[in-house]
Amino acid sequence: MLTIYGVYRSRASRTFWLLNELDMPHEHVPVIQSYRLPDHEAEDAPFNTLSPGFLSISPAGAVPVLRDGDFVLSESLAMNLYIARKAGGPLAPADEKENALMEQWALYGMTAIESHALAIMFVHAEGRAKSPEGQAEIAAEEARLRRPLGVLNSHLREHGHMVGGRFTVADINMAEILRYAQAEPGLLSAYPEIETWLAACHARPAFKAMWERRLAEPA
Ligand SMILES: N[C@@H](CCC(=O)N[C@@H](CS)C(=O)NCC(=O)O)C(=O)O
Repeated sequence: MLTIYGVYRSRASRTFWLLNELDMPHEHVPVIQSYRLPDHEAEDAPFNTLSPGFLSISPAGAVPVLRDGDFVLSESLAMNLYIARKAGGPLAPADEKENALMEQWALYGMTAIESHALAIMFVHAEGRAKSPEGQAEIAAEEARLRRPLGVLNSHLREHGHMVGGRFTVADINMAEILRYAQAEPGLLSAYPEIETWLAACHARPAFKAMWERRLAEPA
């Protein structure tokens, strides 16, 4: 059975969404980000990303991490591609070409979109979105997102989904990256194909089940 290390309020959310889609049994070991704790070394601190027991599994000190028997894998998008391939079925790549395209989109999402979308989310999370500095930061990140979001919008207009013309793990991976950009109201309305596709992704029962668990976790 797979074991997932992480909390719902982390990039583990994308893995829990996929596991829900697949109805795949798994164990969950909650590991919270060290930076969310006042003192991650305190005696009563919960198991966290800098706990020695976690670092021995994942020296990078970041969640999520997956264990499958003796096999340990980090990097949320790689984990999702592994899980989908292991499960097979419509969410998995049907052949080598689909597999390559799913890897292409995961790498594109992570390198061209995620850091900018996350930066916008953090400006909001830190309560700086209304300050002139915060607004300037958001505008700069929004400008950096313009080309990749344009690419994605055109792709979705033509294909409806990321890969294979059907909902797959590639949609989960990209949707979870784009979710961060939703922190800025109206940002995605310039990209109507993305908005429609993302709303359909978020309407899936497996996403909703993940989201409910996420909201139930302390912020
Ligand atoms: N690229 C990695 C990023 C992992 C990452 O940065 N995870 C954050 C939580 S979403 C974390 O564990 N941070 C721990 C810390 O900074 O203490 C992935 O997608 O898995």
